[in-house]
Amino acid sequence: MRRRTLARLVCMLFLGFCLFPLTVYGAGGAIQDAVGDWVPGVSTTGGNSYTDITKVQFVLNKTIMTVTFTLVNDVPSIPPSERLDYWIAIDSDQNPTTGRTDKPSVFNGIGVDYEVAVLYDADHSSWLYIVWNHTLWPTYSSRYSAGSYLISGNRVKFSFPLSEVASPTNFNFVFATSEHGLSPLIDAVDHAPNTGFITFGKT
Ligand SMILES: [Ca+2]
Ligand SMILES: [Ca+2]
Repeated sequence: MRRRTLARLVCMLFLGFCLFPLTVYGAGGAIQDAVGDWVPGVSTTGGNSYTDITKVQFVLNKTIMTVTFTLVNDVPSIPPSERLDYWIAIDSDQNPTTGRTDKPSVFNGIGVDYEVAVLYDADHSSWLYIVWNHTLWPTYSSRYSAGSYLISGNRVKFSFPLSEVASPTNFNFVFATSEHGLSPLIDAVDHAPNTGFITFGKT
C-alpha cells in the first residue's frame, strides 16, 4: 500500500509540474522593421537587401538567448564585402555610460557592454561567431563564443548562453546589421528597433 501511495504522490507531483511549470525567467517577442531604412548618416550608399532587416525574433529561455534575423533577400554564402555582420548589442549593466558609446545613431544610446555577432570576414574568407567584450573599451577584446548559428535563405539565427555576456539578470539590447567594403563600395547599417531598446530581466 505504501508503495502505491508513494507512486500516486509522485504521479500527482509530476502532473502538477507539467500543468504549472516553474518558469521564472523567460521572455520573447519580435520587432518588425521597415524595408529600405538603413541608418541615415552611417549608410552612405544604401545597402544590399540581405542587410535590410524586416523582422527580428528573440527568445530568452531561462539562460539561453536565441535571435533570428529575417532579411529582405537571401544572405550570400560569400558576400561581396570585406565585412558583413548580424549582431545583438547588449547593455548588460543597464548603464548608458559604460561600454561602447561611440555610435549612438546605431545603438540608440545604450552603453554596449557586449556584442554577439555572426559575421563574414573577407580576411578569414569565412563566417565567424564572436563575442566582443567592451568592458575594456577601447581596448578591443574579442573571442569566439560558445554559442551556435545557422544561416538559411534570408534568415540568420544564433543562440548563446547569457554566461557569455556576464549573466545579467536585467539587460537592454538592440539588433543591427552592417556591411562594409571598398570594392565595390558598400557601407550600410540597419538596426531594430529604430529608436529605443528592448529590456529583458527578472524585474
Ligand atoms: Ca529594415
Ligand atoms: Ca553599459
